[in-house]
Amino acid sequence: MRLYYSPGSCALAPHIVIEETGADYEPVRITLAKGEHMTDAFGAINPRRRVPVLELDDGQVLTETHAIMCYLADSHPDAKLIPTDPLGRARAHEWMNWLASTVHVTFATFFRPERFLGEGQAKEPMQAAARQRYDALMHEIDGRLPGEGFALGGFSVVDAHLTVFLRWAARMDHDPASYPTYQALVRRVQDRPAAARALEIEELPPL
Ligand SMILES: N[C@@H](CCC(=O)N[C@@H](CS)C(=O)NCC(=O)O)C(=O)O
Repeated sequence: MRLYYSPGSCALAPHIVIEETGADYEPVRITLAKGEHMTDAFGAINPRRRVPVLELDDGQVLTETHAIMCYLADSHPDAKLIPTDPLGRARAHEWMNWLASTVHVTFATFFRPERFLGEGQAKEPMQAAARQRYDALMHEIDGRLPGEGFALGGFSVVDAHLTVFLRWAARMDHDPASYPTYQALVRRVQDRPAAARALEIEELPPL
């Protein structure tokens, strides 16, 4: 398998998960800041020009953080990365769907406002609103997380996904320490050898 990632992007979540599985894979760096997602070669792999992308050994391509993490967890059941009981699984999807559709999109309205605005519309009001909304979402997460363990009890794909969004706090001019329960959970994730390896490969310091 190949995992296409950009350092510190949402691809960090499946990067942590693939390391947790112990699977053989090749990490392929596509640095968004250098425009490497705009090459013809990457466009042929993912015409949406987004990371993460998981390329399977038979050449099939899977996109979307949530889907990639579920695939990795389900194809490595011994790693126990997603609950198997119906309610536990639904809770995992509940978290990841909300993170992708609400928290990630709030970040995108700050960093890619032009994608959400009509021609000539000012981006600053939308960015200011996104910054405030991000802070409210971080507080909401902080209030929902347990003081020990992980989001669903034991470590799961949800914790890998959560790790990404707190790491973006500084880019939104917010201090991760303002969300102490969330920060403590991310630190527990980062203390795991799999996350430490993913951070090392992406050349990122722990939060
Ligand atoms: N819904 C997708 C979003 C993927 C996405 O937007 N990835 C960002 C990095 S965090 C990206 O590739 N951005 C490139 C761009 O927006 O041009 C997912 O959850 O995987």
